[in-house]
Amino acid sequence: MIVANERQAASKTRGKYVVFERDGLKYAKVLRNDYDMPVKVTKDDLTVSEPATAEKIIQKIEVFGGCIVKNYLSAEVTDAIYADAKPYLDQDTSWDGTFFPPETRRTAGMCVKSKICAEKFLTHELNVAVSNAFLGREDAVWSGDEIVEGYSPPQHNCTITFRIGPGAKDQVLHRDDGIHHNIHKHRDSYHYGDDSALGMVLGLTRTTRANGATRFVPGSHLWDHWRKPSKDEVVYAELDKGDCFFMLASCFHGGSANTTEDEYRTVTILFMTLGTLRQEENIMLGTPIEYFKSLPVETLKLLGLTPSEPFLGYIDFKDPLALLKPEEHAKENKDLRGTAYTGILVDSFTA
Ligand SMILES: O=C(O)CCC(=O)C(=O)O
Ligand SMILES: [Fe+2]
Repeated sequence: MIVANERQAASKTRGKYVVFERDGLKYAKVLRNDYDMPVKVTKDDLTVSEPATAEKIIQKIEVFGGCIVKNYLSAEVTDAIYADAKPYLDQDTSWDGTFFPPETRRTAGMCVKSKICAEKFLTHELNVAVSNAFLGREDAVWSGDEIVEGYSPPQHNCTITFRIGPGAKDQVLHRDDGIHHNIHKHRDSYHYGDDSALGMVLGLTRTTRANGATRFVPGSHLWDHWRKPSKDEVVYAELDKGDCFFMLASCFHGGSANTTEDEYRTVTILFMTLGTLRQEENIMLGTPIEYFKSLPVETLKLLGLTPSEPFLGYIDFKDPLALLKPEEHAKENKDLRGTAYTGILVDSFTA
């Protein structure tokens, strides 16, 4: 029976908190959940040795949920990305709400506002490799007499530049995969398939504890949904210009207070998500198609302009690349459905 006013949507959190109002304020009660003590992790623990490889980064992320990569992009590239963001940051005003302090400026849509951001940051080989590891999905399903195997590649979710000005207070600690209703159960070790997004924080300036470096709760990717982080569990992911901090969207994190007199902390944060999910920002609407035609095939695929097999993301039942890059597409010409095998029922694989 459906109770009046109760939403009919499925929920994994219903019944786990109790809401009430007092003096015009809304409260939610949840059970305290402090089943294990924080392990002290340092910035050095999070940093991979140079030269960074996808394997080294993946291994750190499995353990800590995050990983710092030194010298990820050159000063020339980071300066160019900053130059593309600056006019938008300068025009931005204080956020209407409490999620960002009034001193923070933002600009979204960086992969269409800055071609170099799309070509060098989004298309970085380590983004491709690490995102595929955590967010690529490959599954097979019966379709008639065939077993059809489909690969769903990771895709762009959003790319935003954040500049935190002097006087800003801490941003609250939060998990970015709340947007995907990703409800976590406690894990003793990393479980592939749990995550819906992966972030990369690129330092466009030096970021320090004093000027607002992203603070991060190591290991929180393994936490139960209701465990609340405390202040002493955070590590400041301090970066030099051009360094990059990889972080699963299941980790608690936030921008930090800027206690300096005159330093501006600027980062560009790129998020990738599952190829089967809606993208956080809609960069297609309002961007001339010529812009997309001017990008390399690999960048277009990372933007999500390629099918997730089977059948997601077509245009007139064709791969979007057939429209944007007809010649290069003709060389690949893959079926939207995936790879089909004739299915054979057996009683044992060894027979
Ligand atoms: O500015 C930062 O370091 C983090 C920003 C952030 O986490 C967010 O806006 O979701
Ligand atoms: Fe965030």
